[in-house]
Amino acid sequence: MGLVGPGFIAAHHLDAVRRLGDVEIVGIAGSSLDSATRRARELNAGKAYANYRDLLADPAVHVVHNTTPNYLHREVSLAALRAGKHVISDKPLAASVQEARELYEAARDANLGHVVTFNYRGYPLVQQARAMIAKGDIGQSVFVHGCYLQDWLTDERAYTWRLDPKLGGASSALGDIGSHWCDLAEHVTGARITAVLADLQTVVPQREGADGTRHDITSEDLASVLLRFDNGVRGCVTVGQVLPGHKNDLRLEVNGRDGSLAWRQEQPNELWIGHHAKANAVLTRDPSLLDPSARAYAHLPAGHPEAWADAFRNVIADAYTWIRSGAKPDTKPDALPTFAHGYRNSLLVDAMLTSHAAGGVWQTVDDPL
Ligand code: SOE
Repeated sequence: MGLVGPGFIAAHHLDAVRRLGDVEIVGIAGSSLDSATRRARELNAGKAYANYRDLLADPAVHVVHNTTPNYLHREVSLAALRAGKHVISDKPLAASVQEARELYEAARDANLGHVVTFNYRGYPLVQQARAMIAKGDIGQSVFVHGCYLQDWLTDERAYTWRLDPKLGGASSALGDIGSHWCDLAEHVTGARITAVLADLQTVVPQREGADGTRHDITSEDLASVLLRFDNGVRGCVTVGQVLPGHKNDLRLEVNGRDGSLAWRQEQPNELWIGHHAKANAVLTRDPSLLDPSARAYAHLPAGHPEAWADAFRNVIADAYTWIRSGAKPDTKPDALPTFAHGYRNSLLVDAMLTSHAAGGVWQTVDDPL
C-alpha cells in the first residue's frame, strides 16, 4: 500500500494496516519531499515520494490510502483509480456532492476496490445491533435518534482547514462527524433517510488561527436535524463540536415496537437493550454472546483500551479482503463502506445544508443509487 496525505488520520490508517500484518507499507507522499521524508521517518512508513503522482507510478503500490484534506480527495482518488490502484479514502469521500458522484461513478466503472473509512461500523457491538435489528429482535423500528458531540472546537483559538469552505467543503460539523452518525444510522437499521429538516448554527463566528489571523466562520459548528426514514421511521440527531466535556461522544439509539438498542462510542463494549415488559439488559462484548457477524470483529477482550483502533482495523481488514477477492460487487464484505456509501453520505449532508438554507424546511434526499 501507499499513503497520500500523512496528517492526523494517516497514523490510524497505517496502524490499522500494521495490525493486519500481511500488507507491505511501500511509502508515502505529502505536500513536498521534505514533509514526506519527515513523516515517513516519524510514522515508519517506508519511502518518501516527491509527490503523489510518483507514488501512483510505482508498480509496487497496488492500494492507495487517501488521507489528504477534503479538498484534495477528488484529485488524488481519481488519479489513483485512473492509475489502476484500489483506493481506501478517509471520509468524506469528497468536498461536494458533484465530486462525490464523479468519484463513485469512476470507481464503479473501474472494477477496482473503493472504500470510505466510516470506521465506526467496525465496532463489534455496532454489528451486533445491526444483526439484532435485521433478525427482528426489537420488532419494527419506529424511532432512530442520537448525537455526535465533541468539544475540540470550543475555544475560539481552535482553527482548522476543516472550517475553511475552500478546503473543508461547505459543511463543518455535519460533513466531518454528522456524516459518521448518518452512515451508522442507515447501516445499523437497514433503513434509508428520505427527508431531513435541519437547523444549523455557527456558535463561534470568528476564530483566531495559530498565526494570529482572524477567520470569519460561515460553516456550522452545531446542528439539530429531524429525519424521516423509508418505511415510516422517524428520527433526530444533534451534532456539535463546541460542546464542553464531550470528547468523541457518538450515540445511536433505535426504538422498535418490541425493544430498544442503544450504543455509545465512549462506552463501546456495551450495548444497552431496553424492554417495556421485562428488565432492561446490557450486552457486553463477550464473543460467546454475539451474533457471528459481530463475533468476527471481536478480536480484543472486552474493555480493552484499544477498541477504537481495533474497530478501524476491522474496516481496513474488510477492505483488503475485498481487494484480494477481486473487488467484485458480490464479494464485498457486508459491513464494508464503499464510494457508494460515501456518495450517499454527501447527498444527505447536502440535503441538510439545503434544508437550513431554505429556512428550515423538509428537504427530500436524492437517492440515485
Ligand atoms: C474530528 O472531528 C474527528 O477527527 C473526525 O474528523 C473523525 O472522522 C472522527 O472519527 C473523530 O473526530
